[in-house]
Amino acid sequence: CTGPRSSQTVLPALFMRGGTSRGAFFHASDLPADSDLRDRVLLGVMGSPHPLQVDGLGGGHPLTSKVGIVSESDADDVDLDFTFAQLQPESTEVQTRANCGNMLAAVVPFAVEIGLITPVEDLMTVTVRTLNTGLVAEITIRTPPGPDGDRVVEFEGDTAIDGVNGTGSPISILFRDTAGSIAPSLLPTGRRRDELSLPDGITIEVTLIDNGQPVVILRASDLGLEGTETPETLEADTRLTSTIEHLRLQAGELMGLGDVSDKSYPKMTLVSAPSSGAALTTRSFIPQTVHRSIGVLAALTVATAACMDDTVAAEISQPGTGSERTLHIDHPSGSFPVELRLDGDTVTRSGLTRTARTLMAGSVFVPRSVWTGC
Ligand code: NQM
Repeated sequence: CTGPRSSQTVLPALFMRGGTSRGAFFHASDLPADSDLRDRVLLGVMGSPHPLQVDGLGGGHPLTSKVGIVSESDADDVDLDFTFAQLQPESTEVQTRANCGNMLAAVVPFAVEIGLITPVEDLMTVTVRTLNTGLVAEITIRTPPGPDGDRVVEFEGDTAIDGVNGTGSPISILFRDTAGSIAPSLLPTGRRRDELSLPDGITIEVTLIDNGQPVVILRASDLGLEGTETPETLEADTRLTSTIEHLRLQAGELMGLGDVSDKSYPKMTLVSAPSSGAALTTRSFIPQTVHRSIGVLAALTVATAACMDDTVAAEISQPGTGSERTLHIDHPSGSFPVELRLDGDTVTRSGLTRTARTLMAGSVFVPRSVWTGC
């Protein structure tokens, strides 16, 4: 064990907000290479399992119980590798299978902050690969000269994203090929609509789709909902949450994801008619709690479905027209603009804007008891 406190291991970390998520960021070399030990360390860092994560950095919600692990990449045409780890307040699961587009927004700022990459111009574009699924993103941040002349990450700016207070400097994320991130393909069943059974045996139509995030798209009305309920109202309805879980387990098998009972995917997204000017209204179960807005890649996946004829999303959405369009995906705290380039109804490129911010830099202390060998 290293560091000044004899009973704890000390790890260098930044605490960051990425989009509407928050978590600890590490350079990969500062964490154990062994994944079991790494996961135990991450549980210790975040204070899981505990509903408030009171003995760690987690914020008592899946959106504030995340970890980013970054390193230089040895892949051709990729600058940085990023592993996203989803922890839960009340379980010992550490999942590294699904992507998180929100935490992805903080990767390049993190890499500049710790000196992993050095900006040379006012705008810096970096290619990042997620080791979760192999997804590649081109991320552009602002890096003006700082007070001593060296370029620094610009965090301040006029860009507001719904679900985060205040404004920040825009971080643009461009994706090219997102189809089938964990599921075998964009439409893993080969169909645009499938049927799932409710607990009483009645079937409902859904769209099973993965354009960066595996998502089950359901009509809110099929579950007796308006689709504009608050997350708190939806979470308090235990009959609804058990129905959603019942449907999710069926969808997991159909999507080729196997038994998803202890997985954070597929996300269950209820859709309903949009507000004026928007494409669609959503409420996303991620999967047991309800997202206070919507995940980045979940929004992209829902927007993709809205543009595809015959999906459950298409019939109630206002997806607009043209080969380049912006769809506003409504969610509980506002709306999420997703830019799509289409060839027919195939998405060939997508773009999103996020903000991020370094909240704290320093050392995180992990009890020695979680660290085998110390
Ligand atoms: O879908 C949470 C979030 C996410 C995931 C979730 C995300 C994405 O942080 O890209 O960002 O849906 O579990 O918003």
